[in-house]
Amino acid sequence: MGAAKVGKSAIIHKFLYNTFTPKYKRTVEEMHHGDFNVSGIHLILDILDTSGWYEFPAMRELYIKSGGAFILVYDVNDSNTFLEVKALRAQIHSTKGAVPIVVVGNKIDLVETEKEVSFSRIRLKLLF
Ligand SMILES: Nc1nc2c(ncn2[C@@H]2O[C@H](COP(=O)(O)OP(=O)(O)OP(=O)(O)O)[C@@H](O)[C@H]2O)c(=O)[nH]1
Ligand SMILES: [Mg+2]
Repeated sequence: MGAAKVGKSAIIHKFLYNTFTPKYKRTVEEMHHGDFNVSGIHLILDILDTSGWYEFPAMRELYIKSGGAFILVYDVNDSNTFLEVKALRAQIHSTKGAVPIVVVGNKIDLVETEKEVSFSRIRLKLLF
């Protein structure tokens, strides 16, 4: 989950299919499945790619209720998207209690100065 255009779909496509396209296409809602073998255990992951645009409060609540683990994505070049992640994390904690959450700072290739990178690292530390 995360704000629009932060790269949620790009991360899923890279992870599952090892592909990346610079072309942007808004997600409405997309379910992906991944088959993994972890130490001899067959694991099937259902990965729901959510939309940063069409989300409304009831839908967001439903996603949170149905999820077992969450990846929250922000764009390191846009601090508003980090605030969105903070709000999402708080909502997940109050709805589900202690569930696994991974926060991802994306688009680090677009960071112009080292200063901005360390700034985003400080923000990330505050979150945990
Ligand atoms: N340079 C750069 N571009 C990226 C990166 N990740 C994603 N993009 C681009 O950013 C745009 C948005 O990526 P998406 O994965 O579609 O973003 P999204 O969060 O799924 O957006 P919504 O589905 O609308 O919520 C696309 O043009 C991607 O190619 C990255 O790490 N670096
Ligand atoms: Mg998307």
